[in-house]
Amino acid sequence: MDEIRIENLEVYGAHGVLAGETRNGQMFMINAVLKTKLRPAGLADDLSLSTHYGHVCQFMNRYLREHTFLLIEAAAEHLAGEVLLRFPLVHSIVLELKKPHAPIGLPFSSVSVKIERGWEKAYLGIGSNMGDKQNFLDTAVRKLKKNPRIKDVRCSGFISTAPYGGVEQDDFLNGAIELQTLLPPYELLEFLHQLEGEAGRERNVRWGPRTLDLDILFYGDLVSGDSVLTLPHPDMANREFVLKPLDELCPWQYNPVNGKTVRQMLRELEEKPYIDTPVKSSY
Ligand code: A4P
Ligand code: MG
Repeated sequence: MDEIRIENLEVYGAHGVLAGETRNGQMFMINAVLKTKLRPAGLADDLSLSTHYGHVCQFMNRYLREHTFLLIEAAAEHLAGEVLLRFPLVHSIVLELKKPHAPIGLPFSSVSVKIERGWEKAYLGIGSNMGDKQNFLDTAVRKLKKNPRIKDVRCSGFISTAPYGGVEQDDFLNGAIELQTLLPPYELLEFLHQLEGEAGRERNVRWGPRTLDLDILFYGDLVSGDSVLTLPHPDMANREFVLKPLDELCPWQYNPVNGKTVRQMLRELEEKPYIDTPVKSSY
């Protein structure tokens, strides 16, 4: 992706662990790489199609003056997040915050932290088979849209599906959701668990009835074998109730673990003879 680069921007702030640092403040320096698409502005020669680097510099200066952090880690973390929220064309930022006058008591030129943060595309599976199913799904989608660290939410149609997994229970209403998020994978999962909790979800029977189930199907192209968060969702290739709505949103999405697209997995599943129990255990 193209870049706007800001080098050695001098700002003033009162960040530090020592009392003198928060009382008197000191100079900090910022290096920032804003990853964004520059071709539209480049072709049209139009600033409104790009991100005004002057505004970004003024914003970072103001933000670090108006807020106080003990750690440069915290200052950088919050600043990066705020830049991403305020400047919508910036897809990600590499931010280095330097503290050339840190109280180290030895000669040095600078100490710094450098982080990279950005928007990531994720796909979710959503389902309910208790109570007012449609309302549980609609409410969850509304709450996802309300989270400032989630944007561009796109939802498939909801379909009624027979229960999968061998537990006798009511039919499900299922769908899939596409979104962009600033939340790292485990924080996104935590937020989904919060929404499930708010819907009164109780975890009694594995694969049993639930008011709301939210699974992460894909998080960018991340592959994870961790049982707390397995990515891509390990059982998707066996689940029509996942693949059908997903196919509506992203038929060409590639599963790096089995090397198949969503459309391919769906077609192969549709051609398989009907099997009532899961072929592969989940997680
Ligand atoms: N976990 C690991 N990876 C993920 C991931 N990618 N997304 C962990 C979400 N969670 C993930 O899930 C158990 C644990 O899996 C979580 O604590 C998380 O850390 P859970 O939601 O607490 O329990 P569960 O839902 O009963 O088990 P599981 O294995 O997640 O079940 P699924 O896969 O959600 O399937 N039939 C139809 N027709 N439609 C359905 O929606 N859903 C299920 C549940 C069964 N049959 C269904 C449907
Ligand atoms: Mg689940």
